[in-house]
Amino acid sequence: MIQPFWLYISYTFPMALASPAPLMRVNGERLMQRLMDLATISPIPGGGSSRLALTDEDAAGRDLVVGWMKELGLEVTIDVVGNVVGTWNVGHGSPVMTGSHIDTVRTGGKYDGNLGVLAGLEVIQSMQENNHQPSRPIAVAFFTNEEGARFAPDMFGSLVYVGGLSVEEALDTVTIDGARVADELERVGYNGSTPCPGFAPSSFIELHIEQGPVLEQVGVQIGAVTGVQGISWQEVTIEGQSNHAGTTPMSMRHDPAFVAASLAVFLRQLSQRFSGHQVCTVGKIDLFPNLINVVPAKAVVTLDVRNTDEQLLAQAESEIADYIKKIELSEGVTITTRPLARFEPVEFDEDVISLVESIAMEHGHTVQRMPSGAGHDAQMLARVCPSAMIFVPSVLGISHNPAEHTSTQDITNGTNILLQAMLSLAEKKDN
Ligand code: HGY
Ligand code: MN
Ligand code: MN
Repeated sequence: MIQPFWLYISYTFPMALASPAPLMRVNGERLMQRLMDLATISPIPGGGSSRLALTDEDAAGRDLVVGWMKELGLEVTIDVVGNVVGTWNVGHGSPVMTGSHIDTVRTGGKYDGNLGVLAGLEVIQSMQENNHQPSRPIAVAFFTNEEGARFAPDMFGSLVYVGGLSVEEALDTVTIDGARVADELERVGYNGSTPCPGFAPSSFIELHIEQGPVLEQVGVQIGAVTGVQGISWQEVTIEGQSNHAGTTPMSMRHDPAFVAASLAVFLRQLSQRFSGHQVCTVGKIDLFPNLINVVPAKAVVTLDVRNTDEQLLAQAESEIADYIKKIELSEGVTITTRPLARFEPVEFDEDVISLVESIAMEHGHTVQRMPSGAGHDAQMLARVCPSAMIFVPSVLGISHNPAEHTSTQDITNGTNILLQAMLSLAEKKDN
């Protein structure tokens, strides 16, 4: 029976015009607003924030983000070292997880870590607003003390989360201001009950600012991060003899300040000799009694040494140890060292890296593979599930500095890629 013409048109017309469903997009302005709101917690001159881990400022930031998680209807868990995971319990199977950290260094910017957590919330909100239910639960985490600035090691919470540091050892850790982590967790109300190690996600992907100059210098919009370089942190205590600055002949001095300065020069020269990815930093020097007319009694120095190559990193550590022995003798001081963090280089999952790359290209962005100079929680999650990261450019390569900046457009680009990557990972079946 031939259909009347109008019925034919009414049936086929929409189909003929129906283009594929428009690509789901995030709301970049809303994300920027949340980033600005979080940045107002413990603001510092220059536009950044100072929220050292497990301080009252950190707790205030945590409370704000937990509130946003609850507004989105996420199930919020707090574990025994204060890691917070918000889970949108849809679908089935183990969740796809994203996230990062919201603790900052003392001269923190608006975006380091915060972007990865708030972009995760934006991804969930965009899915909800598009009435899209992924096949897997979606989780957004912020991990305790990623910075490692108030107490070591860095990536502290995610390391415990994946079982790389025992809960007991973590809780007994002492901060640079002499507090015990367990007491600080209780004091700020984030001594949760969820056990560690936590559940292993089906995959983990983290959006982060590059914090370096590479993407901006080469004019590339997205970094498909291949892994994280090796990190070696140690504290060096140099004990000499306090003496009078005016009466003590130079030949009679045992001066820890001189040894500390010599160490900083040695590290700079070592990084120049090794070149390549070798970086060395003396970030903290404490002198005692720290007075103008006293040859110090003691100096405590931190060494941050990193390289993408494990052999070269080990060689750098050995040359530093030899130098310390030599100067201890020549200056007549006593030097003790204490390891604070040691992580070998980490390679991310090839499939997830390629996913980031292909989505970036589908979105018409320039993209390049690159290692991360900074440590990230993703390097710990990589121990338990396929993990990778998305980088967006840092203006002038500046970070750990209140002037840290990334444009709204770059942030929106990166978050749209995070959205599509999580949509894709959520449809992946278990192996
Ligand atoms: O030290 C780092 O690389 C990171 O900022 N925690
Ligand atoms: Mn970070
Ligand atoms: Mn950082």
